[in-house]
Amino acid sequence: MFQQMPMVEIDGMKLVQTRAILNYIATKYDLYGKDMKERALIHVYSEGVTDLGEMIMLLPVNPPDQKDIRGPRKIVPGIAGALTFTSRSSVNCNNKLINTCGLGIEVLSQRNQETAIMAGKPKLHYFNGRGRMEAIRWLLAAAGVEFEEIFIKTPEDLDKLRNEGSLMFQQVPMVEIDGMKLVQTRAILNYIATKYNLYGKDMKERALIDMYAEGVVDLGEMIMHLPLCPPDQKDAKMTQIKESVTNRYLPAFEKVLKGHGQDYLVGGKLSRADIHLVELLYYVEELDPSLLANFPLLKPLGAAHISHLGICSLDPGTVMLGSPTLSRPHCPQALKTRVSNLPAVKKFLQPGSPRKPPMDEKNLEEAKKIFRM
Ligand SMILES: N[C@@H](CCC(=O)N[C@@H](CS)C(=O)NCC(=O)O)C(=O)O
Repeated sequence: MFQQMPMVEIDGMKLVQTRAILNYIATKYDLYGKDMKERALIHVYSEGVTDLGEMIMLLPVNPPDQKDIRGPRKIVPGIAGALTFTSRSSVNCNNKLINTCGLGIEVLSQRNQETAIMAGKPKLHYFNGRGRMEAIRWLLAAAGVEFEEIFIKTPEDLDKLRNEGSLMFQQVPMVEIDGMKLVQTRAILNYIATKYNLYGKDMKERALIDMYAEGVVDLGEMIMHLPLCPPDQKDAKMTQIKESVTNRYLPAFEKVLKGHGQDYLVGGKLSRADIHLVELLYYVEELDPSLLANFPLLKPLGAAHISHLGICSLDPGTVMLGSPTLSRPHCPQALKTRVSNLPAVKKFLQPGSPRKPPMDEKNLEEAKKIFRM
């Protein structure tokens, strides 16, 4: 689907995206816990393993000057965190490793009992910026769930969370929900999507949703890391992103919608895949609105195109002056419009909502300070 491997043919599907494949196999062969809370914990642990595993896998391809793991500050925050975790455990503090791992086990046994006490609004711990938390804000908002935000403002705030044992891998995002302190973005998103019925009706739909969500993450991470790119590499990075947007990711999603002709990506029903994709479309549009021009099922054509082509689909924000006729026999609405018009999402898109603006210099500096980069 995204012109990448691995691809696994299984049960009549051609699955891509490693995590989608693994989730499907784990579900099918009963290796994914007995309920959604166990599943969340299994997910937290396996994401921690993946973070470290990817660093090890990428070591042979890292440039020689980045091979020394004791120089983590040059690297993106997530990697730095996992390095801190490994070096602590392997260099001087085996107990720490046991304690850190023990935390997860403790979460598993004790937290269930705390569910009733702590039930209430989910609490989101992160800095006051988009980063990895924004997809979680979007998903909760689209599910119509109110949440509370506790902003990390200083390195000491982060240390406090770490020292009290709230961050299994010493990293945020962390979300307090249903008596658990969940870390690992994907584990958090999966839990919320399962809880609020945004994750398909069976394991096959879920596999597709995972596959699409992972495609969104791949492109989203490229965009998210752009502000961290050294100035002399920014143009090249931007070119690479635009190329991926127009030739790899958006055509794949447009093809899915065109292929089945339904309103949403999977099963004709709103799922987390639609919400993640629409969030991404807003970011792509911020980079360069023209990037969406050739994908009418994702984003409607603007007024100029409409009067030119006589096509009927409209962006909610488009002001039509001297508008052409809008009554065509079949008038497919773009996904961005459809999702943006859902009342809960509409509210989230209004000024004053918890949605965060694009990262600016000030924001970036604040994040660098907090994560001691
Ligand atoms: N795989 C993790 C990565 C989390 C991550 O990289 N978090 C960053 C902030 S966005 C962090 O806490 N960095 C501090 C550190 O790594 O020490 C996830 O998706 O949650």
